[in-house]
Amino acid sequence: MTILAFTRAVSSRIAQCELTHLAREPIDVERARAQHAAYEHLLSDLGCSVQRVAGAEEQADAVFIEDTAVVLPTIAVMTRPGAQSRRAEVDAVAAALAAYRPLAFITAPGTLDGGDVLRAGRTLFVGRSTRTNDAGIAQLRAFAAPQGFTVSQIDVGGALHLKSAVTEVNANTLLVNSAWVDVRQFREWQIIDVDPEEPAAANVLRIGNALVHGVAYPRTRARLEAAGCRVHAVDVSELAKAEGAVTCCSVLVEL
Ligand code: CIR
Repeated sequence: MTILAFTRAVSSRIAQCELTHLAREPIDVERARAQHAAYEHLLSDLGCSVQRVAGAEEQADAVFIEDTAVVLPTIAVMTRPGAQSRRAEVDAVAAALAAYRPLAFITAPGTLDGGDVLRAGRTLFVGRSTRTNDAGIAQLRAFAAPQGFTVSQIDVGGALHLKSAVTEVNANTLLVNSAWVDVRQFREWQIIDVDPEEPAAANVLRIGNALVHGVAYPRTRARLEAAGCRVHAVDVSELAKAEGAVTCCSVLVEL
């Protein structure tokens, strides 16, 4: 199977990004770009074909491409991001994805960020957050149900997106910050909890049997490795100042 990984460049305006939980601090754009390039190289080394979607310079948060699309095996659902400032990001990503999937669109009054959608088997867990509302979830359900997916709503507190709090490690296992999300909702999955000293460590990007994880979380990485996971650590510290993590920086399309 070929995996396309769509990415977007780091805008020189990234320091003007949306922020919800973090205080604004200076972001070194060149350092952010170098970290992002290393992330793209790692995805490439892991077998992905990396394609940058152009035209993101004016859009401060465009590097966090995950929020613009939910790609399923037979359709791509283009989101309507919860932050007004991010809505213009969708058009260029839609144009790129149209070559690979029929497109569906979340429309007003619905809002949905891709960071709130966790695909685990045939379930889509969808976070109800400051970015994703009931109408957005209902629209996603209407698009996904005919494709054989069950949409399960999860309330998110303390984190920006659902995938800040829980991501997929393998077909049977989730990595969770149980302080931010109620693990009883994931009855069918084994749970690995983040180390309590690393609350932001629940975001891993799964590519086949490999996991991409922030280098800032060695204690949680040790838990993953103890469970037999192959973990590739990347430094995304500058992107983290913009509340981004590893899943946010790509949209994966299986061919
Ligand atoms: C935002 O607040 O929208 C961006 N500064 C960060 C988005 C991170 N995206 C993600 O976790 N999927």
